[in-house]
Amino acid sequence: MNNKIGIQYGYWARERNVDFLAYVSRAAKLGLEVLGFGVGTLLTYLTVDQRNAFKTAVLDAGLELNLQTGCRIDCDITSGNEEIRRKGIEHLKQHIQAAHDLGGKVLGGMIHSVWCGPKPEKERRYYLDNSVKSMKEVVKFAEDLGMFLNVEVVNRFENFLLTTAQQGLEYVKMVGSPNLKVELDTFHMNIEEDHIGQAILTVGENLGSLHVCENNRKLPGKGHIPWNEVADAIRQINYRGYIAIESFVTADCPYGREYFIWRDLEDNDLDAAVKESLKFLRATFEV
Ligand SMILES: [Mn+2]
Repeated sequence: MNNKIGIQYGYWARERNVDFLAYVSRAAKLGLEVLGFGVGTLLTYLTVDQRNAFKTAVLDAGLELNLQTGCRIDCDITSGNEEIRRKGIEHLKQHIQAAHDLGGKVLGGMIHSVWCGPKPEKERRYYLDNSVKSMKEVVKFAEDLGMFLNVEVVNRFENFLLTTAQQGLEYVKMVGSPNLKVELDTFHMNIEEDHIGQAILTVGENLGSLHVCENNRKLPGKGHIPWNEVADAIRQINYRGYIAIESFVTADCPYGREYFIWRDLEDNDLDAAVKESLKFLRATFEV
């Protein structure tokens, strides 16, 4: 296997705005190869000069960036309101450009609709068609920059449009671009799929990104996700993308509230716990 293992900075962060450079050296020191951030966060809290310094620090540390973004209610590519839909397309193009400028190669997350948005008023198909029509335009912009997009499939409590691997695959096929793939996440698959390994096999060569964490958002190795089944499946499909830890473990802070963390999920030193989880992942995935 030949996958790079990373982590989303929210594992450590108590709020969105942090000393971003400190996380770069911290991740590299622990032996991680990829670091995840929201593009919007970096655009909001860093100046252009600071973003350039951040990009240099990431390169110098030998890390790669795994960037995420999403639509918002006021810029939503599933909307039947043409003004809002157009704003969504421009928002995504801006974030693709920013991800590219930061040195990232991939942009994933809720790029197909709104994370934790309001419940839909119409049938799913209506929003799906709007989203696919918009994504066809968005992905052309990504193709021209050589960027790869990944649509994340999440559980029913966080989104209605893509909740299963099968739906993620259908979406990607409807858009029909080699630069658009599916992002699967063990936390969400644990809720929605009949069989996690089979879900990964269903997506097959269209899997562009894999988020790993336990059923309760703890670090891999501490819960009941069937890791050998996950590893067997990604081996079978010859998956070469990132294995990105997306654990959130700290309650009583703004970041924890955003991700519905209502109790502390890690008793040990956070860095020591990551080291242990990394060891577990390397052994399980043989990377
Ligand atoms: Mn995820």
